[in-house]
Amino acid sequence: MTVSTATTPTTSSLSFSHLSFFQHKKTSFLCTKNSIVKRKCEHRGVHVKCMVLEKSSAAEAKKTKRQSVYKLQTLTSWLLKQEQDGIIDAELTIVLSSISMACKQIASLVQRVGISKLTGVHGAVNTHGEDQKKLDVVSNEVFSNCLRASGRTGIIASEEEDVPVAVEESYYGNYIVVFDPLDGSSNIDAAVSTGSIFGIYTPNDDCLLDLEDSTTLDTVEQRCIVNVCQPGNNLLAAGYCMYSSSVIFVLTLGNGVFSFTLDPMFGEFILTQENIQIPKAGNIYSFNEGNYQLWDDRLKKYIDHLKDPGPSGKPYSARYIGSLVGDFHRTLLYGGIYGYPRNKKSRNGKLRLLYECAPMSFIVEQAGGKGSDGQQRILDLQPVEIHQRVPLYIGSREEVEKLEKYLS
Ligand code: AHM
Ligand code: MG
Repeated sequence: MTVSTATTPTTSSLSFSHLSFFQHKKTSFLCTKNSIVKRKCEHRGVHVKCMVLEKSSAAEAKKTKRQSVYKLQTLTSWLLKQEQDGIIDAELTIVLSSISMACKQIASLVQRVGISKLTGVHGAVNTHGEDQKKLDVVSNEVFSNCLRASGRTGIIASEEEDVPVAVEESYYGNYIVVFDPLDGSSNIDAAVSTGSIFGIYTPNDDCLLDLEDSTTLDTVEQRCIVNVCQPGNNLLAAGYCMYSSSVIFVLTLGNGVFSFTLDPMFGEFILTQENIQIPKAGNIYSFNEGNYQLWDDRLKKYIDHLKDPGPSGKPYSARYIGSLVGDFHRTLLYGGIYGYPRNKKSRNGKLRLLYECAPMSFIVEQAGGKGSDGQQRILDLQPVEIHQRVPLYIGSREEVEKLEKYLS
């Protein structure tokens, strides 16, 4: 459709599908798809000519079939499509929408952290003996509130909670959600990338809190712990949201990896990458090399090998943000390897199996990559406790396999 006015803008013609809203010099004109050739529209006394190009030839018809550049797919419409296609049920659609809502809220908190005086520590120490940042605590509350309000979650387990929480019966749903509400929060005060990570497990009835029967809270808690401790193989969905120069929501439902970018003008996540595939190999390594002296000799050998220019004369490049989501996202797109190994001080490394390593491994496998603890596939590991740590090596398949050979 071509729109022309007596005061035609510099852009001579604009394409519209469906309804088009056109603003020029504070005057708004609305033209419909069904406008007939040279139909005259009137708006506040201003005459506007609206016309539709007649579909006279086959070439013209083909042209109209081309997807409009103005057609955007939001996360919400994409989720509804997955539901229509039977990939997820309505309940899971609601859980995922509520997670995306939590991420939008956290994104806005992260962006305003200095202004809102949310920098610095909260004063408490979390279950891992680490100082909780103010924003860690707030983000945990935001995530938990959104999940509770969805009415579709039964148990939630967070990095910031000592034990998994059974959602009160009035809000009770089935899905088990594990999450790290604000990973890499040590970067927050310097406005460096952070992220939220989540995994969703299969519905489970065993953790229902029935206030009428004699079940004690302790018994419920124990059942919840057992239910949450599932291997990554059971994940139904996993994703992360990266708070960086763009806010990016990456999601897998077990049928590929999809990425959505928050459009700050709309306040909506827009589908920007479909079926992401990680390169098979890549020459970037991402390890905290400050721990080098604490590492196993076999790992030192592997890292030394990466730094050796060899016959090509080009060693690997080092990139390390110290924020798993940021380091992982770069690895997913550019290829290479990210690692948080065990060391002499932390026998199991630093990262948590349930809500950091397993969701990221599910995503990387869906993109054709690999997640390993050095010996075995992360998704095969059966957690024995909620906050269990494991070494993590994740990224391009060939790179992770090379590392496994060095460690064997
Ligand atoms: P956190 O969950 O307390 O934020 O810690 C996890 C973070 C990861 O994002 C990051 O990969 C790692 O800790 C960095 O640790 P280090 O500072 O030891 O390199
Ligand atoms: Mg974390």
